[in-house]
Amino acid sequence: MKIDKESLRLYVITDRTWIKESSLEEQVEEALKGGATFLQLREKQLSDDEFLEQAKKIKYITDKYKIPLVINDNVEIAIKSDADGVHIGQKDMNASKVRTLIGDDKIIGVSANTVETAILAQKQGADYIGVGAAFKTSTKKDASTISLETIKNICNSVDIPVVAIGGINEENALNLKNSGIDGICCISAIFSKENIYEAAKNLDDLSKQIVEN
Ligand code: TZP
Ligand code: MG
Repeated sequence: MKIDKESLRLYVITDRTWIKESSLEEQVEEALKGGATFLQLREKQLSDDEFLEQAKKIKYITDKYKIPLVINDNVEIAIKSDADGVHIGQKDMNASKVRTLIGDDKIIGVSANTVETAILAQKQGADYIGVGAAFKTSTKKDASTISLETIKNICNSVDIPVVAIGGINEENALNLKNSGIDGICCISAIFSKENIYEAAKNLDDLSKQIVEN
């Protein structure tokens, strides 16, 4: 099986907003040491050449820790960097088209915030769904919050694993217990922190409590 749902338990997405003296690679390594189980490289500003270079560097680290790496939005970079897959949103290319380009062995993740779009993504060949925003977030300006009820309904409507995203932090994560999700997905709760290793470790513990039953 190309995706094992346990690998989605603590899903971390990169963000260079908080890079100071350390590099993105160093920050990612801290998150993986702390317990991140899955990584998405998300770049909104880099040129294609820079994105590919960055993807190759991050792939080297995720391989070292045996953690799956997916690339946000960009199928070509995912293929060229030999990442494990790609994550797409509702405004990107649809999953069936991505599947024809990327092949059967790679992971496709799709963002969905309704039951209908989640079911459609599954039909089109998605391997997992990202649902949110679970809580208020300032990381993605156009993300609107969905209810816990909708998150539960999405989990009940698809057979593929579901991760929740958006505003998840150490204070609110446990509210997602018993919602049916297979993992939590975090950006600022990890990368905005002075001690990334510690932040990942705390969220690793919480994620175990959330997905345990
Ligand atoms: N998609 C929905 S919310 C979000 C994305 C990429 C941002 C999540 O960031 P944070 O900092 O964990 O709220
Ligand atoms: Mg996108």
